[in-house]
Amino acid sequence: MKTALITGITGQDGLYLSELLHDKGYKVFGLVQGQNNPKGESLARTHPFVEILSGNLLDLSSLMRAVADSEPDEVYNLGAVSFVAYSWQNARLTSDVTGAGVLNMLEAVRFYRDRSGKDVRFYQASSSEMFGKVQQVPQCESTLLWPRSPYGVAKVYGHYMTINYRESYDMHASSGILFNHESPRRGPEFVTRKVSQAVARIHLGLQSGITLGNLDAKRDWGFAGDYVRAMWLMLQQDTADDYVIATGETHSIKELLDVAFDEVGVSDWERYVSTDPRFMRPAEVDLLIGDATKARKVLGWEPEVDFDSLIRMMVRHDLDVQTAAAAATNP
Ligand code: NAP
Ligand code: F7E
Repeated sequence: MKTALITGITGQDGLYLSELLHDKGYKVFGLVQGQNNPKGESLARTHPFVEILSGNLLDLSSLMRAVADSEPDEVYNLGAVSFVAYSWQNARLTSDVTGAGVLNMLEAVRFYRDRSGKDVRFYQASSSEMFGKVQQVPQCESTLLWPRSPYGVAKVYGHYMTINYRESYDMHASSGILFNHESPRRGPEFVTRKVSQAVARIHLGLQSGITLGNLDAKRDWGFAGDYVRAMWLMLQQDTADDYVIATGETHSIKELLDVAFDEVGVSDWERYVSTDPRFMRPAEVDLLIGDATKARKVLGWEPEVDFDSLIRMMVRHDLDVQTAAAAATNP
C-alpha cells in the first residue's frame, strides 16, 4: 500500500485528490492548518479515511513532523493562499504561504528522504496565473512567465524552487502548471461558483441579481476531478518533469454567463448582471489558453468534462443546495 501526504486537503483539489488516491488503495494523510479549523472537522466527517495531521506551510517544524509521521511515498503540495484578488490585499502573507511555503515543504521532504533513504516523490501545484501577461498563445511549458499578481509571483517562486530542488538534490519533484479548474466544490469567491450560486438563487427567487468585475477576461476552464488525475499521473513517471494541464479551449466571463443562465432557461441575462470596479483587478490576466500536448503524449492524460457540462453541473448542484437550504429555513 502506498502512502500519500496532501497539503491543502480541505480545499477543492485536496478533496478530489484524496478520493482518487483512496480509491487506488493509498493510505492518505492530510495536513490541516489552524486550531479547531472547522474545515478539519468537516473533512473528518465526509472523508473518514483521511488521517489528519496538524501543520502550517509557514512552520517548517510542523511540516517536518508531518512528513516523519506519515512516512509518505508521495507528497502533494496543494496548500496555498489561492484567491488572486485577495493576494493584492495580503501580498506578504501570499508570498510567505504560496511562495516560501513551497520551499518549507521541499526542505521537509529532502530532510526526511536523506535521513530515511526513502525515495519520496513531490508534486507542486503551479498555476497558469504564472503566464499572466501572456507572451505566447496558447501557453505551454516553455512559455516565458510574466506574472501579474502577488499570487502569480509567489507561484513562480514555488515553481522555480521545485525545479531547483529537482536539479540540485536529484529529487523526484514535478510541477503541474494547471489552468483554472472548477467544480461544485469550488470556493464561492471564484467567478464560476459565484455565478453558479447566484444563478441558482435568482432562479429560486432568493436573489435579484449579481455584481461582477471584468466580463471580457478569458479563461481555459476544466473540471477539478480531471485535473487531480493529472497530478497523480505525474508522480507515476520514472522521471520528474513539468506539465501544462489545460483543455485547450478558452471562454469569456460572458460565455460563462450564457451557459449558466441557459441552464435555468434565461437567455437575456444582462438584466440580472451589473459590474462594479471593486471587482476589477489592479492588473488583469486577459487571456489564458493552455497547450497540454506534452501531458497528453507523455502522461496519456485527457480531460473528460467539457466547459458546457462543467458549468451546468455547477448550476444544478447549487440549485439542489439552495433548494435544500430554503426548505430547511421554511419547513
Ligand atoms: P483552495 O480550495 O483555495 O485550497 C487551498 C488549501 O490551502 C486549503 O486547504 C487551505 O486550508 C490550505 N492552506 C491555506 N493556507 C495554508 C497554510 N498556511 N498552511 C497550510 N495549508 C494552507 O485551492 P484549490 O483550488 O484546491 O487549489 C489547490 C492548489 O492548486 C493551490 O495551491 C492553488 O493555488 C493551485 N491551483 C489552483 C488552480 C485552480 O484553478 N483551482 C489552478 C492552478 C493552481 P484552509 O481551508 O484551512 O484555509
Ligand atoms: O477569476 C474575472 C477575474 O477569481 C477568473 C485560482 O484558482 O485560477 C484561479 O484564479 C476571472 C478573472 O480565478 C469577477 O477578473 C470577473 O479574470 O475565478 P477567478 P483566477 O483569478 O483565474 C488560477 C489558475 C489559480 O491558480 C488561482 O488559484 O474572472 N472576474 N468578475 C471575476 N472574478 C471573481 N473572482 N469575481 C468576480 O466578481
